[in-house]
Amino acid sequence: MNSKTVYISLGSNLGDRAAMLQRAIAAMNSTGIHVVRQSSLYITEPVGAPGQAWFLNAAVQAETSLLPVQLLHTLLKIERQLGRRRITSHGPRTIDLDILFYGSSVIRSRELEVPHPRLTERRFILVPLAQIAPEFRHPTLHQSVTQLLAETVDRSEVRFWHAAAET
Ligand code: PH2
Ligand code: MG
Ligand code: MG
Repeated sequence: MNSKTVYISLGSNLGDRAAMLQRAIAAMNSTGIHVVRQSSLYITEPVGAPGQAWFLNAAVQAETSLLPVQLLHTLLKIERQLGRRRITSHGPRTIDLDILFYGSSVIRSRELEVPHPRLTERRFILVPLAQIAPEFRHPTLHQSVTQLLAETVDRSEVRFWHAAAET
């Protein structure tokens, strides 16, 4: 009822990264964030966090009737349940769940900024997002995700991740 289409970025660079992403998706599905599309998993070079482990990143499309701040609080709660401790603001994390788009809403509050303010500078967000929502248009930049990816200045590495390659 009155549900919105939202896009969420998932990232992990600590612990069993693939399991963390899967557990986060399961937790979203049981808390009113109904995941309808899921990207592949990507192994990504850390951006703005030198010396850290590489991340696994993914993006999902979900339907939710939660309001933006309710959605934010639900995601933060899932992060805590999955063992995230915020010691330093850019430290390694078991799980990071960021709201990328909330329908075509534009929210600029102290607590929450949507669209995600740094998504145009992050291939680890744009590559998974382009896989599931290539035509989605950024509500203020008026460009599709495919166009944003083609024009980003970020050159960091983002590759498909295969579980077998890491055992
Ligand atoms: N998240 C950050 C900072 N840097 N780099 C990669 N590759 N993936 C991330 O999810 C990531 C990052 C802050 O949230
Ligand atoms: Mg983040
Ligand atoms: Mg975050």
